[in-house]
Amino acid sequence: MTRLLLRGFDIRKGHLNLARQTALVDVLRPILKSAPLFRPTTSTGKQMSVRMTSAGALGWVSDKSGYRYQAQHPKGMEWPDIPQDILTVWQDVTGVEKLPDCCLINYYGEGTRMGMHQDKDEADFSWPVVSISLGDDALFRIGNTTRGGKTESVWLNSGDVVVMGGPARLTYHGIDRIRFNSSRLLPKGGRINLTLRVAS
Ligand code: MD3
Ligand code: FE
Repeated sequence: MTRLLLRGFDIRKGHLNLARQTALVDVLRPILKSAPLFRPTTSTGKQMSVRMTSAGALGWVSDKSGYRYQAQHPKGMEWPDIPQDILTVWQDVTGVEKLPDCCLINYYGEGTRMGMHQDKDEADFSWPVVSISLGDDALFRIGNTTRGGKTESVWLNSGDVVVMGGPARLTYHGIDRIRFNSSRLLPKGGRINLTLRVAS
């Protein structure tokens, strides 16, 4: 288990062993059944290539009226609760008492990516954000707190956990590409990224 500090991002390589990764995939199955993945549309009308859903009191949605956190899935139901196994990862790596109220679930299929962006829809940037990678490898790009400038990239593998806190919380970041079928964790291939956030 190695730890990489890159521009304030605390990257814990191999934080979750295979058994814990498999356990997380198992707790995600019923969540994906009751809150199916959807493809968000940005306010400019473009569909994102990544499919998403959420667990927790609040979930992230994006449609013609813009992006926001809200208490319901686009189909109208409440989001499922965040499973304890996922909250345990947050508690282990952040050490804070406060619990996240949103677990955003991103699914990357073959050829999908996520452009450089900041996460600033949350009410209070003083809370950290935690990312958990499951499945295929992904090329994660880290920029600066303003758009542009030099960037650094790192491959995220299944079981890696990243903690973003302090000034790094508002750093631009994105996923350039995944190595489809590089992992056997997910039966149909692809990558799941969980991000735990305090949204409200
Ligand atoms: C830095 N997800 O969901 S996780 C996202 O792998 C997102 O799916 C990527 O960017 C993914 O918004 C990258 C790493 C990450 C997540 C949230 C952050 C980095 C962050 C919030 C603030 C700063
Ligand atoms: Fe992000």
